[in-house]
Amino acid sequence: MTVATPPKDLSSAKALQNTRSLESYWMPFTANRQFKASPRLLASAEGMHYATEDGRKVIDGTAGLWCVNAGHGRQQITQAVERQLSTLDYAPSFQMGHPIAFDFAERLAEIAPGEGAAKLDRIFFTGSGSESVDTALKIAIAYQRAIGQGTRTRLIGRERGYHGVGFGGITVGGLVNNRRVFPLLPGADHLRHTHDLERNAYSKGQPEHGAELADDLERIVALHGAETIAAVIVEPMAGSTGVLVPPKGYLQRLREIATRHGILLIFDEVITGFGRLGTPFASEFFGVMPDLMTTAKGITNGAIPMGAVFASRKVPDGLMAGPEATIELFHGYTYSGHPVACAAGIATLDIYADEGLLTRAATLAPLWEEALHSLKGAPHVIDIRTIGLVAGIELASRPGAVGARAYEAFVDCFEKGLLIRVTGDIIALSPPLICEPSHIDEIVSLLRAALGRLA
Ligand code: PXG
Ligand code: PLP
Repeated sequence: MTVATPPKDLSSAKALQNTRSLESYWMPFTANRQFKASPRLLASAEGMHYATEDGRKVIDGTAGLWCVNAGHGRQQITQAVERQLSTLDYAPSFQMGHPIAFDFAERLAEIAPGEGAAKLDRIFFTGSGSESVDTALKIAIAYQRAIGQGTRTRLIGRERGYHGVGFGGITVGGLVNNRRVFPLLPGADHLRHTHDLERNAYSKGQPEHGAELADDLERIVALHGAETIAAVIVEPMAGSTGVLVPPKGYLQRLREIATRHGILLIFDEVITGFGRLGTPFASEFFGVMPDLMTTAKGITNGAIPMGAVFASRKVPDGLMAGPEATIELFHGYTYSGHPVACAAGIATLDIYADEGLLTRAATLAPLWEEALHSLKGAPHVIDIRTIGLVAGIELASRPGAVGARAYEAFVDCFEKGLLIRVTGDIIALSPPLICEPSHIDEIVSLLRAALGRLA
């Protein structure tokens, strides 16, 4: 007989948690003192569920942080990682190569969005979403210079955008708390965000109103001159700032204006990439192709850190105009194309293909939409928006305490066995794409109960 898991002696597990020191680990994006006074630790995970140290099951309503698309504990990924670690643990990628990075890039190119020369099938590896964003912004500026457009150095983002935490990413990002303390890259500007509760509350899929907000790019061009602008970056659907779905026609209009003015369009698909909306990439869902696409998270099912920038061929081709011995892009990371991450990535793509996960959200979306919108009328709810396997539930803020209500819902849900994400007073849900209808019911009923308890 084999014992797969250690026996769950609840009292000793509890004791372990109580005696462990939490002092040294400086946690990211966390109120460290508050957390350590009342910690929430996840000790293991399998399928749709986490387990806490004391053996309590918590259903994963957020695919970790939007990354565990194929669910937890996938043995195929574990085995691929083990095999790769014992074959080639690490190899340099500057002026050197190793086979699996090329193999993984080919696999990604196969599923890359776009057709013909516009296909985004040139892959630059990074270690995270933030690195992908800073990489894409640098590629855009370098490309413009290489094609004789060296005055184009300005980067345009959007209010309420999240593009990670590098200096480039916070410059184009639109979250004041992430920006206000830090100096930013010069010359950047922002489109207005598209969130419009008055006109679009309780939208299912893309909201009706707001395509004209894309004309902000025209305004910015008129203000700064197109010849100063390298690229505009947006999340096709803004995830981490509260699930802001683009209005019908908005992305088409943005594409059209960017093209007219020689501005590269970058879609940040760190969240939307790898099936979140029911197509492999959001560009396919919305029918709009960018010039560059940033990805991370679902690229390895969250198992090993990795990111990738997908570029249409014109971008590297433009950069490779010099003599053959010239390095066309002075950029790269120690861990670009890390062999273990590539192994995890290939195994992840195999699972996505075998289980149809890159389009599964499209099958689940009608059920998901109906289940989530049934929360309309629950206490404090002022909007519900759904797209693919994503939902945003916006709560009325308490006067003078923005975010307090959603945070309490988050803590309460966790204690009752549901992991959600909150930003301000918006609850975001994005379960693993392996989710079954019964899981959707469980998530919604736990959330409904939590909303009912909320002051
Ligand atoms: N771009 C987008 C669109 C993202 O959502 C990043 C870049 C940065 O990726 P890294 O791997 O550097 O974190 C992200 C990350 C949340 C949440 O609560 C969202 C993210 C990260 C952590 C929390 O919604 N998105
Ligand atoms: N800092 C120092 C001193 C380094 O030598 C390097 C890489 O060689 C870096 C930072 C960048 O690290 P990474 O390539 O992992 O982003």
